[in-house]
Amino acid sequence: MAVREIIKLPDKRLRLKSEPVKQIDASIRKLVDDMFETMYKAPGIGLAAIQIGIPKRVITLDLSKKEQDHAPRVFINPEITWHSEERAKFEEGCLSIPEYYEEVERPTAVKVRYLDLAGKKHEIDAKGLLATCLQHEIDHINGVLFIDHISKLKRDRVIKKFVKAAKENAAKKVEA
Ligand code: GNR
Ligand code: NI
Repeated sequence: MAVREIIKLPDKRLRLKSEPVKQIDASIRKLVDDMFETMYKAPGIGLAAIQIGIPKRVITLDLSKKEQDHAPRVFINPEITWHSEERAKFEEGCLSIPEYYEEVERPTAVKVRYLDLAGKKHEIDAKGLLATCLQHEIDHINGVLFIDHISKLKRDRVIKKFVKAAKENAAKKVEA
């Protein structure tokens, strides 16, 4: 297992559309292990493979509050097969956009079809935090970020801030 670097805005890889997993082999199991280790260390409640630079349709999730009741879940090739008409606002954050939080409006409930690590098909009904998180992560594997769901004014402001931070960081690396 290894903690991998989480890529941040404005890294262009965050805009890639991730590829479906064709075969769940040792490399996918290793990817999932690394994703859990990276997600728990961050700490975060969800992670998409592209956030560690791997454009595959793999998501890890753990919504448990306490460390002792870990509830790791893996979603491979997830698809939203239904969403509610009802929508609600929920404050979201993203490990690829650190320390920025904003309310996002999304459907309150979704049905998601996916494969588990054994390749078994599932379809689940999700609402509340699980529904929000699954939509946030499925957005990631389609190259979509939560800031795409907020006003253009707020989005442009946060992108500008991260572009500036990235430039300052690059300049520091040249000096060093
Ligand atoms: O850790 C995370 N918390 C969170 C809170 C509200 C809505 C979505 C999330 S997902 C986020 C981790 C992350 O960036 N996953 O892509
Ligand atoms: Ni995210």
